[in-house]
Amino acid sequence: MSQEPNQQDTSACKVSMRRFAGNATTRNMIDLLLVIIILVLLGIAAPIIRGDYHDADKKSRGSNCHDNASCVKLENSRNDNCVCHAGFKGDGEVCTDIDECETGNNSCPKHAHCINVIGSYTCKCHHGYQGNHCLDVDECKLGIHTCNGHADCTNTMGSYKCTCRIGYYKDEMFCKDINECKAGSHSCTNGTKCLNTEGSYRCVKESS
Ligand SMILES: [Ca+2]
Ligand SMILES: [Ca+2]
Repeated sequence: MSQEPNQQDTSACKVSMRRFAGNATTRNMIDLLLVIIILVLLGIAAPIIRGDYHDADKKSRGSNCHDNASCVKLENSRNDNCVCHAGFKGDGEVCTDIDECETGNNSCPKHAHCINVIGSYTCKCHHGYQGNHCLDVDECKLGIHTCNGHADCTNTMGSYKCTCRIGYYKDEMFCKDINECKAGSHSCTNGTKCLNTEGSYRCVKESS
């Protein structure tokens, strides 16, 4: 008699265990379904993430043109063709930049150098030239020269030059006064004395 309560307890426990087992199976099923759903979603998403969709879309439209090409329908032809954009060369499926500076197929002015860029080129004027046509800059007229105060500015193609005025000589970057009296380059006659001045000299009568 004393064992019955124990048997009931064991049975209740088993029932309880079975219920627990049943709940666990249901949870496992739900987990499994969630895993399957996630895997299916990943299977759909993966090609999109990889860019396959884009390629597939391109292929479905029959476009295998390069990024730097366009699909164009040529005259007297039923088929579309990939044609490289201006500034590129190739069969349309592969297009590479044309180096217009190397081929010489550019319209840079005479006093400019050519700079190749992807799909095009640019022209940069040489130093001393400016504008769309890279014309000489008249530094003297514009007052952007560095000639010394005792020098005259003369414009040249692409540059300018500084010439010391009469009575001055060039000493590195500066024009300095010539001492004609000291140098003996004066034309003072007898009876006169040479007197040096800034940029020139004077002949003064010698006092008797
Ligand atoms: Ca180019
Ligand atoms: Ca110039």
